[in-house]
Amino acid sequence: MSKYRMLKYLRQEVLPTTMCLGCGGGTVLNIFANAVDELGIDPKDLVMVSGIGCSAWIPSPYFKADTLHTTHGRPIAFATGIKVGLPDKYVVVISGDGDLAGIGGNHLLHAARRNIDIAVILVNNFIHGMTGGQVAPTTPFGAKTTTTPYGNIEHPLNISETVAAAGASYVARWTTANPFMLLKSIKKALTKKGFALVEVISQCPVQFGQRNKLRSAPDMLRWFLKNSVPLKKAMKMSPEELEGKIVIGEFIDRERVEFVEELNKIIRGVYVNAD
Ligand SMILES: Cc1ncc(C[n+]2csc(CCOP(=O)(O)OP(=O)(O)O)c2C)c(N)n1
Repeated sequence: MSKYRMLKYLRQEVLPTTMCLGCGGGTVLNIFANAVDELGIDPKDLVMVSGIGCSAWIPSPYFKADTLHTTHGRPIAFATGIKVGLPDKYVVVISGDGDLAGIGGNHLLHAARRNIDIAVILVNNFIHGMTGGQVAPTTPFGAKTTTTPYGNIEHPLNISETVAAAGASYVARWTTANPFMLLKSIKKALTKKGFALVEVISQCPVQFGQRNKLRSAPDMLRWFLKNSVPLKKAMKMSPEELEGKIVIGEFIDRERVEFVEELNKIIRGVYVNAD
């Protein structure tokens, strides 16, 4: 048996990966595989969907399940169709912050509002990584990117708070420096009825770190740990005190009527009435 227990979940013919040295994508892939393993989910029951970007490569082509690598910003739209057509499958989107909260932001909001039973793992590396490190809607204020060489003058979108407010059943945010909490939340997201989002703050030392005095993955992980504030503590802090901090924890965990179940009730009703 291989000493790499999670290898059985990977398409070995496409290894080694295209990820840069120190990329957080490997951590996310590893933890996701552990979540599937611990829940005893048969990968045949999984459909993985991603958009375009480095983070979109985490499920596709590496994870050995049905994977759909879609167009930029559109994985949630594709996932919605899959879940409606195949309601018994676990439908999981793994993609980047630019993909899901930038160009695809509208799909993210409306999937949360509908509360459709999809698990989304949004890998937030604060940047459009694949295309060379351009500013994203998640880039911290003041951070340097290729398109903000003098510092970002825009405020970042708080993805987790926005998705929780839009109506999701489950929302959590962790960093790649919190692997055990991340594992717990991914397991919850996979089993939660309704829309579930796990936002993973992840390191991109190449495109983000190097321009912001965080040259290596350990530098970035130390920075995550130093700047993270647990949600309970954050609730007692002012917006000024929270400026530049990473609030971590579970933002919402609730039961709420789910879209596909409601849709199927209507479809069954229409068929019964038609008989
Ligand atoms: C319609 C369209 N616009 C732009 C692009 C170029 N593009 C490819 S990947 C990408 C950025 C992806 O960023 P993100 O989702 O944050 O993922 P990361 O690479 O940082 O993991 C962009 C803008 C594209 N492929 N399609």
